[in-house]
Amino acid sequence: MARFGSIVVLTGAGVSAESGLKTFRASDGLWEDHRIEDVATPEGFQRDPELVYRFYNMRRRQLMDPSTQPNLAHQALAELEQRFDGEFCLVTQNVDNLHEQAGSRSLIHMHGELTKARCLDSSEVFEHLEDLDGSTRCRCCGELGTLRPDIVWFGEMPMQMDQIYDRLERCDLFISIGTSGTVYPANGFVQVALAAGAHTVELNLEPSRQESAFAEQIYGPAGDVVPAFVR
Ligand code: BJW
Repeated sequence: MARFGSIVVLTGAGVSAESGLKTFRASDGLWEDHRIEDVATPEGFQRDPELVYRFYNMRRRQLMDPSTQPNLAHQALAELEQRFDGEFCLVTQNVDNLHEQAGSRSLIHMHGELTKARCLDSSEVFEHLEDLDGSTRCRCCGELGTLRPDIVWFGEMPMQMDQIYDRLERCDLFISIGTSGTVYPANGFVQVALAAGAHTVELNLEPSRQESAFAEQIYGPAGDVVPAFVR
């Protein structure tokens, strides 16, 4: 890694699979019992907020369960950040907090965070570790039913995009880990890194949709291939 000056790492659901959190598009995927448009769109939330609250409460409880812990891939990335001398940025599409639990600090949650809630009136964001529903009173306005999960749903703008593109445009190593490459705009990051002249690497269980864009591909479980690649 010493030959690189600026690294951007993109992670997806595959990096947390070995921690027991389901990926989205696997056959046993998270969406199995729910239609995406019911639980992960602003329209779904308007139609049936209680269903969406229940869905995210279930996932928040799973994340808070003591058995859900960072795995070897999360740990290897945190160690890489600590020992790397140059610029380092970890962009995750995941809404869990396993990267920060492992010790990652230069971290962007582009699709939001399960442990936060946002006021629909003021847009203020709060840490929220408990269940959320229509009878939760908002801390900023004191109203009932104004809080939503602080998650980026389909059709909404992902977070901190200016900062992400800024880092991509000057990186010389781009590593994509555990993502199927199906969701825009994260699936286009490899092209931005390539245009910046970066070396591009895919670490995944299987070839993603963007596979051919990467200069180097290594396939296997993240808990094996990530530590082996970054150490
Ligand atoms: C392992 C492993 C192991 C397994 N080790 N690997 C047509 C109609 C409507 C909209 C669109 C459209 N075409 C495009 C759009 C835009 C849309 C989009 O991309 N849709 C596609 C589905 C078609 N995108 C958006 O709407 C985004 N916003 C947007 O575009 O705004 C406009 C804009 C943006 C920027 C600039 C200007 C304008 C918002 C996207 C929001 C995504 N939200 C979700 C759900 C919310 C979060 C949550 O509840 O958790 O985010 S969707 C879901 O997919 C989640 C994920 O973060 C995201 C990516 O999934 P990921 O991480 O890739 O997971 P999987 O399951 O797909 O893949 C896992 C991979 O791991 C697999 O490859 C496995 O093999 C591998 N794996 N085990 C290593 N052990």
